[in-house]
Amino acid sequence: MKLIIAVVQDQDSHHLLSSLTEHNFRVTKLATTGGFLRSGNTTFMIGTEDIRVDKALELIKENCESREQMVAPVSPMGGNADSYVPYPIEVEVGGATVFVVPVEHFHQF
Ligand code: 2BA
Repeated sequence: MKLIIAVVQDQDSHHLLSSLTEHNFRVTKLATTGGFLRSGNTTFMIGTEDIRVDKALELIKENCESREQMVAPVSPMGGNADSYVPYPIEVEVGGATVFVVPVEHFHQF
């Protein structure tokens, strides 16, 4: 068994959730925050049999697109000057950042 952890953009989360559940994947959806942009994103936890991992990855690819996003300058006042960016920059976010990890035990009590 594997646990797929997929960080996706909020805009893609509705379609991805529908698609995964239509294909009988069991999914937990978490509201998360990206460390760099400090804006909301969505993380899916999908526990599935090894044989179904490729299908889940295919659905994630189909439903998540990459987008350009502007990062506004963040004042270093009261914060860490190391992360100060003095001018807006454009970053490409997503489609999805995916980790596939082995599950040692799976229990439902
Ligand atoms: P954020 O950390 O908010 O990052 C958003 C986007 O900003 C990233 O898109 C990347 O294009 C850019 N970025 C991140 N850190 C950067 C840096 N130090 N310098 C310049 N640009 C930087 P993605 O790579 O597609 O990541 C989207 C979201 O996926 C991330 O949101 C984070 O929540 C998650 N993520 C990405 N890589 C991760 C990792 N190795 N571990 C945990 N979460 C990760």
